[in-house]
Amino acid sequence: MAAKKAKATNTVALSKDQFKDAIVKHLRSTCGTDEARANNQAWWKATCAAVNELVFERLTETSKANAEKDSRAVHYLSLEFLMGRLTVNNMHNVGVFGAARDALADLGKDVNDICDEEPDMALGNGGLGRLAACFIDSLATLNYPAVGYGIHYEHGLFRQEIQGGRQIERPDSWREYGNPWEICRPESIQEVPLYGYVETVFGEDGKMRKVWHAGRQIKGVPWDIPVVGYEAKTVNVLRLWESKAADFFDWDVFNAGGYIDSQSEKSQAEAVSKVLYPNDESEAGKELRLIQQYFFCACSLKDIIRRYKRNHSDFSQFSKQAVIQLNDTHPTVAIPELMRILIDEEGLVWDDAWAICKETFAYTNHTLLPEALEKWAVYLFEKVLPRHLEIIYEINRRFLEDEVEAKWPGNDEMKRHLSIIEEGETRMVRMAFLCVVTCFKTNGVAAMHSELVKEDLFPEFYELWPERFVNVTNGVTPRRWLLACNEQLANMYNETVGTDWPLKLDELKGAAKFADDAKFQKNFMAIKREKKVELADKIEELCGIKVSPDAMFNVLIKRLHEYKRQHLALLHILALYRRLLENPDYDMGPQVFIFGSKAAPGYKLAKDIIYAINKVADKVNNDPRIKDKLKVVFMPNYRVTLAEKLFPAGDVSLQISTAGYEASGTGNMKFALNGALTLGTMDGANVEIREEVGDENIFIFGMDCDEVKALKAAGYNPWDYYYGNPELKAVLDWLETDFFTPGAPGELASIKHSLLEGGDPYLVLADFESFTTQYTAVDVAYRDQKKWAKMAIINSASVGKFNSDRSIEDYVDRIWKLEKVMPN
Ligand code: NTF
Repeated sequence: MAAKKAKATNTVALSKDQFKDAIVKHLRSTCGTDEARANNQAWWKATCAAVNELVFERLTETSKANAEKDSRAVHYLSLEFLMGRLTVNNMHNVGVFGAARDALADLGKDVNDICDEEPDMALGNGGLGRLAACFIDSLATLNYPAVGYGIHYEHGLFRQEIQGGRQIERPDSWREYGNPWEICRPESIQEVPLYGYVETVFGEDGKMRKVWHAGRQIKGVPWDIPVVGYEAKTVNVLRLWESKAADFFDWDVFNAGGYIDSQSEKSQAEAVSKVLYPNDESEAGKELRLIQQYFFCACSLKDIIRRYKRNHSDFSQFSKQAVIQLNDTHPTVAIPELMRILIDEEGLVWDDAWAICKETFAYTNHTLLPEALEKWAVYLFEKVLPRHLEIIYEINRRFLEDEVEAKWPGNDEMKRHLSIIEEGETRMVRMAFLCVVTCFKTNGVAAMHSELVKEDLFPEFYELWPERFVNVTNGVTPRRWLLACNEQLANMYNETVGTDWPLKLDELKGAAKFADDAKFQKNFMAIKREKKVELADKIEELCGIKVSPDAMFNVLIKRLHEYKRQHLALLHILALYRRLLENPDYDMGPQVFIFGSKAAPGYKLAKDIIYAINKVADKVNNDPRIKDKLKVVFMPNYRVTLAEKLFPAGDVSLQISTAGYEASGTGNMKFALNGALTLGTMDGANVEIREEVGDENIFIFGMDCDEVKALKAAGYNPWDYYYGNPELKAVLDWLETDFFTPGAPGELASIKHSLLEGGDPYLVLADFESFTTQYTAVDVAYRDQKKWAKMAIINSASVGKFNSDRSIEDYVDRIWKLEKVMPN
C-alpha cells in the first residue's frame, strides 16, 4: 500500500504515519525483533527497509522502461565510487526525509542517531571516487539511462587512527554485518579468464583465428546498489563486481589431502576484490591491481553485451546503444577486451571491431602528475593477458604506420615518442596513449586543466585530432553537499529563493541581492556559527581539543600529497606561532587550523607531514603564552561522513596546490557553496570559482601556472628563499630542533630536507611569502564581520555552475548524446 502511494507522487511519497507503520513492520518482519528490544542497528535497518519499499519499485520501473525503449545508455567504468552513507541521501531523494524524521521521533528515536549506525561506503580514495558518486546521483536525478560499474571491495579505504601523532591504518569492513542497500544478482554472474597462452588456428575456410587458452577462471558476482534520483522517477544501478573462485571444486586435490590447496585457489580468486588500493595516484607494477582492472572491465563488458543482445542480433548498432566512459586510465584494458570479444568471439574483422571501439569509448583524464599516468610492464601483460597484449601491439602498429606516418612522414623519433609501447630496459604499455588513440573524446575536468591536457600532456595527439579534446568542468551534488549536510542553510534558501535550488542551483543567485542586508547577514552568520559549534563539539569528542566557534576556522581537507602542500599551511602556522611568542600582542584574530587527510600507507613524507601537524598541534594547543589565539587540529579518519560536518563549518577554504598540479578540486566547490571563502592558488577549478564569485570575494596568492613553469625553466633554487626570508629560515630550522618533539630532535626534519636538499619540487618555499601575506589580508577581512558576511553570502549564492547536474549535461551534450527515458 505504501509503495502505491509513492507512484502517485514524486515528492511526498509517504506520510509520517505510513512511515511509522513501515518501520515497525520491518523491525518485526525484516529484523526479527520489535520496538521494545531493537537496538539502533535494527532501527536503522528497518528504516532502510521502509525506504527501500519505494526505491526498489522505482528501480524495477526504470529498468523496465530502459529495456522497452532500448535506449542509449552511458556506462561509467570506475575503479572507485566514494559513496559515503546512503540513508539520509536516499530519504531526501525519494522525498521522505521529513516523514522519516518525524516517524522516528514519534517512536522515540532521533533520526541522526539512527543514521549514525551506517558505515561509510568508502570504495574510493578521494576526488576521483567522490566525483563518480556525485555523477551517478546527477545522472539518476536528470533521468538519464546510466549504469555505474566498479568493484565490490570487501575492504574500502583504510580507517585512519592517530597514535602518538602518527597515522595507523586499520582495515575498513563496511559490510561486515550486511548492508541493506545492496542486492546480490546471481543471475548475472560472469566468468573471467586469466593467464594462459594464445594459439593461432586456421579454420576450414583457411582463415586465421586466435584462441586464448586461459590458465584460470574467476567468477564475478554482481551486487547492485540502487542510485536514487532526487525527486525523479529514475533509480539507476551501481553494479559492483565481487570475485569468487569459479564453480568447480578440485575433488582430486581434496581427496589427496590437499584441502589447503583447494582453499588457496578460493582465496586467490577472492583476493581480487578484497581491497581498494590506498594510493590515489597510481599503483603501477602490481599484478593484482592489473587483474582488478581487467576483472571489472571484463565483467562489465560482458554485462553490457548481454543486455545489448536482448534486442540486437549483430553489432552494427552497438556504439549507438552504448557509450563507455573510462574514469581515468584505470579501466583502459576494456579497450583491448572489447576488441578481443568482437574479433575472437563474435567473428568481426579488425576494421569493423576497431570502428566500434572508436565510437564507444571516451576517456576522462584526472591528473597531469607524471607518476600518476599509468604504465604497465609488457611482461606483466604478457603473463596475465597475453591476447590483449597482441591486440595492443596491433592497435599501435596501425596507429604508427598509418596515422603518425601520414602526419609526420619518415619521423622515427616521433613514432618512438607517440608509441603506445615505451621502449627501454623494461618495456611498458602507456595506458593514457591507448585511451587517446582509441577514444572519440578525451576530456579534462576543469577549464585550465583541459588546456594543459592539450598543450602539455598530449600536444601531438591534439595536433592529430583537435576535435577529440573537450573540457567538462567538475561539479558536486547540491543534494548531499548542501540540502542534506546543512539543513539550516538549506531552509534559509528555501525561504529566500524557493525550493527549486537543489535541482537548479543557479537560483541561489537570487540570494546575492541580500548580501548587504543586515538581517540576512545576521541569519547567515548565525547558521555558520551553529555549524561551527557542532564541529567544535565533534573536535572535542574526537581529539579532546577545545576550540572556540568565534575563532576563524581555516580548513584544509583532502588527500595528503606534496603538491597539495599541507606543509605550506604548516609553515604558516609555525610563522604565526613564532610571531605570537615573540610579541604576545601580535595583532591577529583567534584562529583555528583544521586538517583532515589520509596518506597512502607507503608515502613516507606524507606520513611525516601528518606527524608534524600533530606534534605542532600538541605544542601550540597547550602553550598558555599565546592565550588561545591559535589552535591546530588534525581530525582522524577523514571521510565523506566527516566531510559533511566540515564543509558547512569552514570560514576559510584552503586550496593551496602548486599552480598547474590540481586538475580541478571539488572540495573547493563544496566549501564555497556552504559560504566559506577560498584562499587559493590559480589552479584547477579555483580559477573558475574566482570567475563566478568575483575577484573581490576570493583570496588568490602565489605563482600562476606560467610563473611556475618559468621559474622551473630558469632553474629553481629553494635555498635562495631560505636565505632570503629570515622568518622562513627560522621556521624551517625549528623543525630540526626538539622543540616539538622533546628529547627527539630531527623527528620533523624530513620536511625541511625535502624542501631544501630535495629541491622542493612543488615550490612551497617560493610561494610562502605570498601565502603569509595574503593570510594577513584574510585575517583582517574576517575581523570585519559585516564585510565577511557579505563575501560569504556572495560565494554561496554564486557557485551554481558547480552543480554536478551541469557537469552531466555537459557530458551529455559534448560526449554522450543521451536522451532521457523516464519522464521528469
Ligand atoms: C583527482 N585525480 C584530481 O587530483 C582532482 O583535482 C580532481 O578534482 C579529481 O580527480 C576529480 O576530477 C585523481 O584522484 C587521480 F587519481 F587521477 F589522481
